[in-house]
Amino acid sequence: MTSADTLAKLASSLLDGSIRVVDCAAPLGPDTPLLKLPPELAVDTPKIEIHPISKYNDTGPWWAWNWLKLGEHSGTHYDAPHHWVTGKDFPDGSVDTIDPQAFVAPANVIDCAAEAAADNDFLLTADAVKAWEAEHGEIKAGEWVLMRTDWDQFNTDEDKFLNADGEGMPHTPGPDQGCIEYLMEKQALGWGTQCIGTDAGMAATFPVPFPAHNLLHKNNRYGLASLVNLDKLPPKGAIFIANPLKIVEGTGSPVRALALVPA
Ligand code: 23J
Ligand code: MN
Repeated sequence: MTSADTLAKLASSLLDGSIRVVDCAAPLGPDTPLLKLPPELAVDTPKIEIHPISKYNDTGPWWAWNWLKLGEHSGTHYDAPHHWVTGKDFPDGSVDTIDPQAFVAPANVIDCAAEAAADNDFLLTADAVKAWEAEHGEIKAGEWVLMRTDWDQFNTDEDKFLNADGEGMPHTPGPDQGCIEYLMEKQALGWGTQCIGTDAGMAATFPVPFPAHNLLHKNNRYGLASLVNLDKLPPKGAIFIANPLKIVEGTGSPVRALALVPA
């Protein structure tokens, strides 16, 4: 089969519904949960604002349009290498310079929903990833690795989504350092989660703080956060489309992440 044949098959499969498009993005608006960092660490990203310019009225009789106030790292979003100091020098490390070939790639979906429900601080390890590979097949270079936790069920409630304790420490699942080290050895394209960020809630306290951010971006690789509907994806076989806005020197961007899956 030539690549033209492959695309023709994809075209007919999209039209006849045998390949479905799963929406992996959460609604983006004033109620979108946003990261809260410890006050001594930094300034937070601002709440999202949507301001009408006109709505078929005296400021625009025939048209409606809005302007937005929006942090790059808001809602379902993409982390570029320039987001972290370890990735700051890559010439192709901002959203406007990344090769678009990387915006469409196969996805491995590792189901950690039961573990995350039993322990909100659950950490995925390299050994657990290897066990997953033994069952489902190897993770290949250039593929996304997505951690399914079903945390998207909390995406409409910021308190539940962040799950902070009395001291403000968030308790959400994520990868440990060894997990990301292993994925970088495998030359994975990047790492995505259903929580507010690519790192676990307690990752500020890890020996290497924020290992997902630190190591992904040190390796010129990418992150995805606040993904939804990963429970609708197979462990292997989905094609993931995650293309950030072409923000000049942008460190990240909201994305309408989509997955192509067999019906
Ligand atoms: C800034 C500092 C720490 C973190 C983050 C941003 C994110 O999670 C993000 O949106 O990339 S953990
Ligand atoms: Mn981010």
